[in-house]
Order: sequence, then structure tokens, then C-alpha cells
Amino acid sequence: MKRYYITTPIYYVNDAPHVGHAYTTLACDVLARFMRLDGHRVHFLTGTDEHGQKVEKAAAAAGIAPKAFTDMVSQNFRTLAKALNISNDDFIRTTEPRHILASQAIWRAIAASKSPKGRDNIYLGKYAGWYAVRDEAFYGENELTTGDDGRKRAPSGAEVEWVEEPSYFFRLADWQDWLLAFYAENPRFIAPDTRRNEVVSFVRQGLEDLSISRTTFKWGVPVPDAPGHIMYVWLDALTNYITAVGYPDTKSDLFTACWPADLHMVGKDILRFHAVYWPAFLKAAGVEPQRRVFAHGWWTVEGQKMSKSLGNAIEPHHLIEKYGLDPVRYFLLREVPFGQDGDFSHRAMVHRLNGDLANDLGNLAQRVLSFIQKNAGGVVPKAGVLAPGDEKLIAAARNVLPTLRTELAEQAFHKALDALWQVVGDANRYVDEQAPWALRKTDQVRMNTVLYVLAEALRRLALQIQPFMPDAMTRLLDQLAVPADARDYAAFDRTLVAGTTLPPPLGIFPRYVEEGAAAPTRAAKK
Ligand code: ME8
Repeated sequence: MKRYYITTPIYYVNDAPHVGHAYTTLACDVLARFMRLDGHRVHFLTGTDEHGQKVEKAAAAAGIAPKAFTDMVSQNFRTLAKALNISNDDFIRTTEPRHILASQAIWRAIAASKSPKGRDNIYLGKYAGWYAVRDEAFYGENELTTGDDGRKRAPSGAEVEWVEEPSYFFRLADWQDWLLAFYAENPRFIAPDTRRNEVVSFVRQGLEDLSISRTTFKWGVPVPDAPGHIMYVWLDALTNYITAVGYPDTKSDLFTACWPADLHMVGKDILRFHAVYWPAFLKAAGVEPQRRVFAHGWWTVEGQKMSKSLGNAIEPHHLIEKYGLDPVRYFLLREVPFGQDGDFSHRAMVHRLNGDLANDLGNLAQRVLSFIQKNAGGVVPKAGVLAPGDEKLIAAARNVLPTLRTELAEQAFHKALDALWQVVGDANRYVDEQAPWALRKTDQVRMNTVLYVLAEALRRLALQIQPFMPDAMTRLLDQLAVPADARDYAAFDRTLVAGTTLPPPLGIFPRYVEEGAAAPTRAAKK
């Protein structure tokens, strides 16, 4: 069986989870669920990044020791994963013993290796330069800007401070040619293409050696055999992806089955770490680099940057409570072409919920299932001879699966959903054209055929929409009496059996009614 290993970034625990974190994890969840349904053995990893100066400062501000602090706040990310119905197979915390072990092992492996120019990959020096705690990143003078307040800032807007300390360095400069050749040989390694071009031009400009140990604070993984040094939090954090599959035991079944990871999903803010440093670290340690990194875009809220200080960070729990989990899952992946930046607005959310979900899919299912219940004895109707129009709708619902495979291999969630909703549209037009309510009086055999075709189209749609909206589609498949063992794509062609009793239909997507409104708003009617 083919393996599929997918990872989210591990999130810093200093911050409460918001919709940005939910977005990345959700995108991975959809891929993990799709791949499972499509016959892969999936390993889906998420977790928390708990070391470094930023977390140490947050713990100090809370007046709690770092370990106790991270134990407490890491839980918020587990709770979020549960609330979002995330199907992760593992949740890693960088403070776990398995991870300390793996981080020290990768350090040793890199330290024992030579750069492509034949020099030691790690050497002791002194770092004197700029550091942004918020990004946990070192910046060159040429990358900084000066704000209105006269203070220097990183390109991300984070404040920087001058740091001078003894430090071990990774000989990143020697890896430039190797990286450029690697990108050229692996054109799918960085996506989307615009991001790939940015990384390639960044590397072409030349790389500087990277400081990979810190000595001015304590909260991190100790560098092996170097008292006083802790590992740079990004080397520690990136290593989580191999810790979770058993590194340093590279001969284990899990490691050999899973590594190299198929996809590291990240936001565009942390692409450089994943597409430049990580493959170089891995190659130096004698481990093959991951297969792909996808850097998605950034969410703003009602046109504004989401931030703690603006107090507008959207709490996923709040969204779920307000709109329902599956509509939120759908909205985030449908509204914005994946890879581009997006804006969260209440108006857009309600538009999608009442339009695509309540009207287009929800009504379709409700109309068909209640009609069957009332007029076809509450069982899967028996089809007569299929007309070309019937065959066409069934074929449309069947043939969208290869499109999903292609689009999801490119992480084009919006295109996958668009292809599915084209079929939802076809099915709605088919109901209107065939008018089963009129056939009831004139031709019951034909009416049953039409209802069968619609139920079969709904079955195929529900199977394929499952990764995006697992709860709602479970309810729909229940209402179609699809057996539990016939809900993956191996059973895609196991058509509905005429005569099977169907449970009473229940609406799957309640319409969103504005608070205080007596009736659905105009937007809701579409
Ligand atoms: O960077 N829009 O953790 P982090 C979209 N610990 N995505 C967003 C977002 C927004 N407004 N805000 C956050 C770290 N994200 C490191 C990662 S991995 C080895 C270590 C998402 O808590 C997006 O995926 O700052 C981004 O890359 C990630 O959260 C940053 O999470």
C-alpha cells in the first residue's frame, strides 16, 4: 500500500491558536482524509514548537516555569485539532524525550559530515548580528528597514535586537550550488511557482553561514558535548518531522515507509526555513530531503492584518460556534485560491454557507431525499432504462474523481471544490428539467429512474466531499444508507441497491440567519 506522509508546521505555544493555524491544519486534514479514502496509508503529523526565546519570554511573562507553561498551552492546540475534527495520527511536542534525542542525533550527524566544499559542516564562531525574537530568525543588516519610531525591523515587521554571543555555525554558504541544483532537479519541491522563484532568487544571491546555537538563554535542546550551548530553535523545530517517524532509527518500518515526507505544508512566512535550511540540514545529516513544501497565503480579517494588539485575531472556536464546523472548513478552502492571500469576512462566510451549502447542496439533498420518502416508499428507487441525460449526470459525478486526484496533488483545494460544485449545479438543473413531481402523476417508472439517478449522483458527491466536510457527508451517506465499508474510493462504483430502506431525511446545512433577523436575508436567498 502506498504511504503518504504529511505535516503541518508545529505551532509556537506562546500564542493562542487562531484561524491562521486552523487553516494550515485543515488543509492538511483534507489531504490526509482524501489520501486515506483513496487507498493510501497516511501518516499525518501536527504538534507544537515549545523551545526558544519567544516561548521562554512568554512563560516568564506568565510567571510560570517554561516546562509547566508549555504543558499547559500546548493543550490549546490539541483542543483546537479536536474541535476542527482533524484526523492527525500523531501530535508531537518538541519538549518530548523522543524529540530531544532526535535533535541531538541530527546535530551529531551534521557535525560529523563535510560540506559540498569538503569542510566541516559545523564550526564554532561568534555571532554578532540582528535577531528577531518574534520570528526566531537572524537577519542581515541589508534585510532590515527602519520604522517611523526609528527602530530597526525585520521584513516581517518584527522588532530586532543586536546579539553577540559564541555560537556554532552551519556552513550554509557552501550549500548554495547544491541547493540550486536540487531545486532544478526537483521542480515540484517548492510550490506554488511564485514562491519557488522567490526561494531560487534568494539562494542565487548567495547564502551566509547560519548560527545554529545560542548561549544567552537556556530554554532549548542542549548541544551535544558543548556545555552552555542550546540548539537554535529552528534546527530543533524542523527536526520534529523526522523525530515523529523514528529518527535516528532510519531503519525502522515507520521511517522507511514514511520518509521522505510527501508534503510539508507551511505558511509563506516560514518557507525559507523549510525550503533552504531544512533540505541542507537533512542532506548534511545523510537523510534525503522531503519531497515537497507548499507555502500558502496569509489571512487577514475584514481587510486588516490579524494581530493580538489589534485584538481581531479570529478564534476558531468562535467561528465553529457561529457557523458550524463543516461550513467553516468549506469556506476556508473554497473562498481563496490556495496559495494566495485571503480575507475573512462575515459577509463572504454567510454567502458561501447559504449559497453553496444550504441552497445548492443542502437543498438538492433535501429535495431528493424527502421526495423519495414521500413518493417512492422511502427506499432506494428502482431505475428503469437510463436515458442519455441520466447517464450524463452519473458520468459527471463519477468522472470528477480523477480531477480531484489531479487538483489535490497540486493542493488546489479551490479547484477541487469548484469541480465538485459543477456537478452539484448539474444535478440541480437535472431535477428542474426532469421534474419528478410532474412525473409522479404521469410516469412513475420514469420518476423512479430520475430519483435513482439523483440518489446515485448524491452518493458519489458525498463520497468525494467527505474529506472537506466529514460530519455533514457522514450524515448524507447515512441518509442514503451507504454501508460503512462502502465509503472509500475502492467502493466508488458500488452503486446504491434498489429497495434498500432509507432513513427519514434531515437537513444537512441549516441556513444562517442574521442575529435578530426574522427571515433569511436577501443575501441568503442568493
Ligand atoms: O512559525 N494566515 O509557528 P507559528 C495564514 N513554530 N496562516 C497563518 C496565519 C495567517 N494569518 N498565521 C499563522 C512557527 N498561520 C514555527 C514553525 S515548523 C518546523 C515551526 C499559520 O505558531 C501558517 O501555517 O508562528 C504559518 O506558517 C504558521 O501558522 C506559523 O505558526
